[in-house]
Amino acid sequence: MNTFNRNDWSVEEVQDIYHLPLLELIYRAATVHRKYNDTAEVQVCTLLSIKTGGCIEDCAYCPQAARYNTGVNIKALMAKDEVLDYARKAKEAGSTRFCMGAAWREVRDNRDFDRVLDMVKGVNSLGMEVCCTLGMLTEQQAEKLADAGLYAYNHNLDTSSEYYSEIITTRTYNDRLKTLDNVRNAGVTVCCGGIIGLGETHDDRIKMLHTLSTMPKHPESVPVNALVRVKGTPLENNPKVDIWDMIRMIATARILMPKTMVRLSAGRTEMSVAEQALCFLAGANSIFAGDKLLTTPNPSFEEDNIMFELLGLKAREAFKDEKDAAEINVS
Ligand code: SAM
Ligand code: DTB
Ligand code: SF4
Repeated sequence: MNTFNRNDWSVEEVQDIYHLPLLELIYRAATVHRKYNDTAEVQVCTLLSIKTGGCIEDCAYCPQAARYNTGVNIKALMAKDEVLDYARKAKEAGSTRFCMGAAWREVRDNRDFDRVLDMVKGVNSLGMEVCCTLGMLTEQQAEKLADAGLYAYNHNLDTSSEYYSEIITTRTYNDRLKTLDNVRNAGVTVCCGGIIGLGETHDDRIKMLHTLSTMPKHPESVPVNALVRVKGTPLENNPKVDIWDMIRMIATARILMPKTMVRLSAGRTEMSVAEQALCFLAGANSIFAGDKLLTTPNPSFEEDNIMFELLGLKAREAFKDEKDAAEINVS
């Protein structure tokens, strides 16, 4: 097994890393990051909600669940051309990955899915890495997405298997794992992470990181989201996520999965540039850019450009792994 894809971590080992004294943890994570990645490079992804709100699931954090009164406007599936306009603008602003999100429990084999397949083809032809997050998928649906040129599929575990039913009752952890298998088997890269601030314990976070880092192959991206507390959701009054907890999660993920893109995801509007700098030092090398996540605010491209300039960071080019692999094969 490659040292960068070690997947026999024990829960105790993950625990020991997670609970290291903070500066020691950051130092070790920064060392791993330096060894395996170009630390100046950050992947810049843009999100677009292509179908918004009205979701039948009961995820306690989510502003798009129909059962909570969050003021999110329900919007049917967007037209392909409108989506491609957004993708072009994101590309012009420096984004290399475009992620389309739908407030669906699962994909159905209908005209909406055919339209999403067309969107995937269109974004792919712009030279961007295309990602989707559409809920549960069957094997056949994952294959259709792969054939359309899908590069990554986002499907988060969100928390530990033990805490899952406190947050979501309308599906199971195993449902999530099954979709992730289908994605992997279709040859699409896996984007899978979680949220902190749901009321989980440190052990729940450790167990989630353990599940992710002991998959047969590490997910290519692991988004670490800080809960965005949305009024009307059951978690609206949860305490704000402690930045040190975010850093601990990112650093542990970096040590466990050295080559994975660890994404500093939701929650950046509540973080200072200095706090985000610590996250990059601790191994984060991907962000969502653009002034909106799916339904909630995010720093603007301009703010992030200023931060990148200040910290000496640059946007990672699209399909870099494939280009590097092709160069190795030629030489
Ligand atoms: N419906 C699909 C699903 O659940 O897989 C795709 C869209 S869903 C909004 C994608 C992810 O966004 C969720 O798995 C969750 O991790 C994240 N998310 C949703 N609401 C959030 C919030 N308020 N704060 C942080 N992350 C959130
Ligand atoms: C992920 O891990 N975080 C993104 C993306 N994957 C789909 C979503 C964050 C959503 C935050 C709440 C909202 O904007 O609706
Ligand atoms: Fe629906 Fe996804 Fe939100 Fe859950 S996280 S309510 S499945 S949109």
